[in-house]
Amino acid sequence: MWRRVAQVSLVEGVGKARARLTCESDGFRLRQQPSWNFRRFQTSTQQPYPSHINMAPIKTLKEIPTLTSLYKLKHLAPAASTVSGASSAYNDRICVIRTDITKLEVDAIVNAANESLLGGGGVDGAIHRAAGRKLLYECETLDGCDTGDAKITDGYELPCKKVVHTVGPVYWRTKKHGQHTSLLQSCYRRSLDLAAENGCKSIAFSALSTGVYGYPSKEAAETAIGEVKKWLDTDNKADKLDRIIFCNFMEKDQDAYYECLP
Ligand code: AR6
Repeated sequence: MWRRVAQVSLVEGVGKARARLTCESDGFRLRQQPSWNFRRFQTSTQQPYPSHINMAPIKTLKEIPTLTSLYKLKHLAPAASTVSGASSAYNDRICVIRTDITKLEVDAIVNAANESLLGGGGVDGAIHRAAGRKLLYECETLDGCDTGDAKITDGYELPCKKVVHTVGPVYWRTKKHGQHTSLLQSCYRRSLDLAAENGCKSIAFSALSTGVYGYPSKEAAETAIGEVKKWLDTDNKADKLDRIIFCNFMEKDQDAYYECLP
């Protein structure tokens, strides 16, 4: 389906700063407290990120290149050999991009949330900050979310219409019971189902569980790609979504996608 791609970095240079900030917030989270409590942030003068990180321009769907267009532009290079079962059937629907997911003007973005759905660090914190207080109010009505499941809200001040909140597995905890893969697969499947049921035609995934939840990037990318392909192959579901975007922030996650796309 998808071929190895050459690296196209859209936020070169900011990844390390974000990584450091993510780790700091994650340390806080591991002590069972949301690191960037939304309300706390609202009343604080402290800026969560250096200002240049928030300066990525909003990207419309037209500006997010599909694998097909990246091949045409020679930004992508076909792999030397294709993996068994690979096909180009979905190259018009699949995108891999490295940018701030809160700047994507798509129908739905997928948040890597925690079971409380009340905000946290990493991409969760970024989404809540960009969406504004009303997102938290709606999340408070949802009664949390189980790991592997997903819930949907409006996007409020975000450029996207909807936010799908899914709770990925904590890698080291779920791996002990052999549940990590099936739970991560479930996050992708439930998010795709919810987006399609709510009339979304485009969806952008953050790299679920690869931050504070500790999932190794390559294993996560393999699971994500495999589950999305399986979903598209099932019962004509491919017609329900025009674009599925893997939105990475860290170079390591982007590299993993490039390595795993056959
Ligand atoms: N845009 C796109 N991706 C981002 C952004 C952004 N603005 N910020 C971070 N990432 P994490 P998890 C990437 O830790 O591992 C939260 O506190 C980041 O580089 O956000 O599923 C929740 O409340 C990484 O690749 O989510 C939970 O408690 C990816 O997003 C917990 O973290 C996911 O990293 C969930 O942990």
